[in-house]
Amino acid sequence: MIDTDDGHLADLIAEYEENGWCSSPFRFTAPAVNLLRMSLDDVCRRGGPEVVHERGSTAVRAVHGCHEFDEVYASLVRHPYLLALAEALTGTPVYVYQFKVNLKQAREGQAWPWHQDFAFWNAEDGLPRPAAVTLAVPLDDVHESNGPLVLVPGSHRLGYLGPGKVTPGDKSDWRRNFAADPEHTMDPGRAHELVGSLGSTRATGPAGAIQAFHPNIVHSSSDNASPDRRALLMVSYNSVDNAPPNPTRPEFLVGRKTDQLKPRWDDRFQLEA
Ligand SMILES: O=C(O)CCC(=O)C(=O)O
Repeated sequence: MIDTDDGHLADLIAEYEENGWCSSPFRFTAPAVNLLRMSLDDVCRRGGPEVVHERGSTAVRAVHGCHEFDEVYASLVRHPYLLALAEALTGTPVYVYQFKVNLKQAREGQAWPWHQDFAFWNAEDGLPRPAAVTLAVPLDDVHESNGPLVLVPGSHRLGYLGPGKVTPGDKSDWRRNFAADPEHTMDPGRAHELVGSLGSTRATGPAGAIQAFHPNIVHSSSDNASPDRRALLMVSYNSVDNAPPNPTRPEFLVGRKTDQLKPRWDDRFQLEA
């Protein structure tokens, strides 16, 4: 078990507040990552509306809401360390608002344009505030060439950056928002200006790493032209007092169980430094 009273969470909170993202000094062990990968294979084989394909291809782009039907993922979202980290970064009790794995298949995985997650969540679901955090666990090693997330550190402090004004209820077909040309994206020129002034960071790292992203951080990722898949598991935890009042997107995109999630230890999910 990881000691969460050793001060490292305070360091992560400071880094997250400054940059809008942080990377934990701990990661899941290789057997834990293998288990998560096996579940990903099962979910992709199972199919269903939760599975989204790349445009014009049979390659799976993303799977959603799997923590509701896959016992491995159900256990992962309750991991005591993930919950402690999400609660430390939001400062409140949390529940699972959204769960997904973006697969970025080798040579086929398509880009994600510049955006802020809160722009989607506010428009599509009426999420009141950016009082949430996304914890990401790469299921493959992420390197410069397989489409890592590119982040603009500090951009989360600028609030919503447009274009236009996002209005809660400004909904679109949810499928569109999981293809490579979603609604609610940022003007690329504005994003490049921000990169010029604030810089950018690539979230590379080994499979099993644990990274946290603020809902307002500006980010994108490129096509994956490399021979290596880049599957990224993401759990978006939301504060229990920030649940959208009347969500209409399917439950596999917007969690309806908004009570505080209770931690549950599972021996299969060991961490290492
Ligand atoms: O998987 C990626 O590369 C980008 C994911 C992303 O930005 C998102 O799902 O909001």
